[in-house]
Amino acid sequence: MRTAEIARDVPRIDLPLAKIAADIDALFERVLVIPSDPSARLLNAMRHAAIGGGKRLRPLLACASADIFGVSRHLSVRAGLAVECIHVHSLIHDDLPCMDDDDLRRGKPTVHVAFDEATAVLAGDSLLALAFEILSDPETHPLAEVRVELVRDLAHAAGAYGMAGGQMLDLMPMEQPADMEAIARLQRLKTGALIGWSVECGAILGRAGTEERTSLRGYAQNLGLAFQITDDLLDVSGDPSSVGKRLRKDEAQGKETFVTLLGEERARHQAQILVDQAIEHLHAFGQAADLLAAIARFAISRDR
Ligand code: GRG
Repeated sequence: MRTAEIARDVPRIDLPLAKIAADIDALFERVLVIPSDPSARLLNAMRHAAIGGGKRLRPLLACASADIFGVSRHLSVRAGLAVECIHVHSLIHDDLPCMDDDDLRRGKPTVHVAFDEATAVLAGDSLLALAFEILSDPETHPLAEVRVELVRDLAHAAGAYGMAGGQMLDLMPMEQPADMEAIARLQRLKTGALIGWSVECGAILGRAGTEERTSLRGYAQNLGLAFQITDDLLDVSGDPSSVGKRLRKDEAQGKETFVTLLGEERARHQAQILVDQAIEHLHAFGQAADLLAAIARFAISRDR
């Protein structure tokens, strides 16, 4: 089934996406205040990267997961803001000449192009630090033990045993012949760890039990891989004006991906299987998890 055909069955999540985008932009406006000294350049670079772009999928996952446990959106959107800070930090650094060397992101010039490399490094670093400042603020949760769990788990997901570790694997030549397990391991770290925390933070805020957390982890693991397969498919056959970044990069860099290994049709089929499995994990939550299910379907039907 082609991406467009899958899309016909997708419940529309335009409204939740538009709402979370507005909420995240409003919070970024609040926290990224421009000082009246030359360090204004740093804040302008952070705002350039963070405000007014991206799908805001991780914040929406955080809120949808927390909704299941009746957590106030006032709290969950702050957790969503924190993970978006880390995500934007990773995009800024990923685009640097020493990494992927990209000049276009979210339809705009990348930060090192619009500003300069040193400013881009600092903007990324500052967003990484900001994530933990947001989480450790009592406004995110009144209980210190909840805040510590949020901080510790996000630090783990962003660092050497999560996203940064996955990026390291991605920068190294892959053992040949590449196999599915090696690619899945890399992507579980590089993309999956942050998606995993986005879902997990709802359970942390909602003080969910072990069984509920296990179900959400199963959902997030399947979703992370399905999301990445779709990213690989968009790189091969997406429309650059919708995706907002340069495409066909994997092929140009000779990178092994789910698509080079499986081919487009099988990769699409595999993404659908993973989304079905992700949704299976939500069964016990009933209708309370409808938004999480809709996000999973959107993750593989998207064109951006
Ligand atoms: C120093 C902690 C630390 C990390 C830096 C650069 C880096 C290590 C990691 C890069 C991780 C990375 C860029 C992963 C790509 C993940 C991915 C699929 C990004 C696209 O996500 P979307 O589609 O983007 O959600 P939008 O723009 O919609 O938010």
